[in-house]
Amino acid sequence: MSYDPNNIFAKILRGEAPAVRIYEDADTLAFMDIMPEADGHVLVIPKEPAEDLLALSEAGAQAAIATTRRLTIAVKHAMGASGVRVAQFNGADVGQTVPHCHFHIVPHVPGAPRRN
Ligand code: DGP
Repeated sequence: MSYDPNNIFAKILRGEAPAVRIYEDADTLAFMDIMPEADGHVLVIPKEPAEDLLALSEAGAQAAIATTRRLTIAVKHAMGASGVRVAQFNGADVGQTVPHCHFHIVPHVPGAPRRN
């Protein structure tokens, strides 16, 4: 699969589509998921144009995972979560719907509703 520069996360990266951005550095961007599985559901993406983790460079993976780790700590604290699920899908056959590598950070707050 080749990278599609018109996927929605590429448009968010270029500022062509809106997003609730919560963190950005030279290599990564994080924003709120528009279809959250729970309140506080965050997505982390590398800026490198890679459709999934397999296509991402070693340096891109290190940056994305470092940001995911930092924001997992922040989301857990901010949401008062008892645990946090970090998920990442590679390929439509396993549920990837947006073809730009991304990490889901989904906090679990006891008693809070699931959103979808
Ligand atoms: P996945 O199934 O792993 O490819 O997850 C893609 C996620 O992206 C899904 O939870 C919904 C989210 N999403 C799709 N379109 C948009 C969008 O336009 N804005 C934001 N913030 N999130 C989106």
